Amino acid sequence: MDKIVINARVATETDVFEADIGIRDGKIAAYSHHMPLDGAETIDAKGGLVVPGVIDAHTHMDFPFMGTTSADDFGSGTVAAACGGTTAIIDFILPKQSQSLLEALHDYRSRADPLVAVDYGLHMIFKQENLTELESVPQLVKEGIPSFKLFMTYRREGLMLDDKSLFKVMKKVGQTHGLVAIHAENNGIIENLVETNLEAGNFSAKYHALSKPSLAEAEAVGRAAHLAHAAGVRSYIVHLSSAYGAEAIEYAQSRGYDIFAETCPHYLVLTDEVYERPDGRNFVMSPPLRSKRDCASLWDGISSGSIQTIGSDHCPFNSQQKDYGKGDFTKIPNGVPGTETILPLMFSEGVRKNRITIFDMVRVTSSNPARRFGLYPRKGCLIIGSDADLAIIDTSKRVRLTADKLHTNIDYSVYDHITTEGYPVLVMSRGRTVMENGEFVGKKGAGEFLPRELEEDITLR
Ligand code: DUC
Ligand code: ZN
Ligand code: ZN
Repeated sequence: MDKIVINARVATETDVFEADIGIRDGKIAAYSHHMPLDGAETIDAKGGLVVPGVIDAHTHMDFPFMGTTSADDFGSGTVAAACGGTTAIIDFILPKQSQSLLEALHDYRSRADPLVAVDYGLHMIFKQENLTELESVPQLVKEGIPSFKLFMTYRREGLMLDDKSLFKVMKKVGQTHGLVAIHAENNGIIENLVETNLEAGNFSAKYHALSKPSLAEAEAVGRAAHLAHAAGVRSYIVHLSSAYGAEAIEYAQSRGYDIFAETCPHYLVLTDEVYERPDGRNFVMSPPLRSKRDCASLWDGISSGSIQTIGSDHCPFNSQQKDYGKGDFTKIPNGVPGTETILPLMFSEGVRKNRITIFDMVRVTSSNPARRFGLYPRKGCLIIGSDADLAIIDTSKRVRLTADKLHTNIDYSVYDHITTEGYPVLVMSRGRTVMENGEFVGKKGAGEFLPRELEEDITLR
């Protein structure tokens, strides 16, 4: 063995057990009690909980959006990821105007490869203007990009596809056994409410939320589900935020549609009351935050299995960027950080507070995203032969999530009122220690691109 993690309690989707973990060539090589050390480097987990690293299938590093660019590049963003126990991300390629999809892929690879601190994959955003490039879909799938993001809103930002175009892309992706990831919000409702609010002189951050009601999400989730089913493609609703949205997912699932849903930690632990705060603009993301009742229904969805994954939608903007929208909520760049705080929040607010079990947590933060996006069992579990991507959680370590503790490249924290009970103290990426006691000790550029291939039939738990 190269390394042995001793005194570990290992949590999987189904089990918690005590063992020493042997690691060779960056992979899990053996489990046993009292493994002979034979000169291997030992890491003492001190009774901490060892979990598979988080797979965050929803990040936006270096993302050009709403007139600016998200504050983390692939370097700072993946350092933040590593420091919170996220050992793989899947980011979204946004092709520039008049750039082909394949050019955009190579552009992203050339920017990300030298900087990434953990392994990464890519999804492709498919916009209306790329509709002439449907023939590139099989080539992208061959190059390891089998998942395509489609927006049902953000018309003015040039991201939205109309229904006919959605259906066209869905059919093409379905023919290649790919997957569509959908941002589901009804654009008509939103544009009308935005106009009405601006006309009435309602410019503050809370009107962002009031212009994007949960029924706009529910309507679009239902429409996306039917369109995808009719097109014969499996679908994945990103950042589900509301009880109404969850009902729409459950309805589609009850009809046997191949549809899965992701929610984000911010929809589980924050509510729309924050929009009344002087720094309310820092919490502007889409969809917006909702009520306590919505949070509860999303936790229930994780427990019942109707919500299968957690992604962060990591898209941070610093205060100065958020200030672009001081006098007009439509100009606030949408997005919050999140990849670093998935594991601490899901453990502390979820497992510790008995909202979900440790098995639920491992399933939705790691195993299910790996399955859905073609990374399992290389990642998403700690079986013999899997990459040694893991986090050791000190289950009683208390950390207040203030900006100085976090590694994302912004000057505030949206969680600075939360103290977690339990925090990762050591994180490994393919057997290399990348975080120890809150410090990044890995190397930018050491992460690898993960070409992905989806199985024809996936059953999530
Ligand atoms: N929502 C956000 O809040 N930011 C990035 C894109 C998105 O859909
Ligand atoms: Zn989105
Ligand atoms: Zn997003």
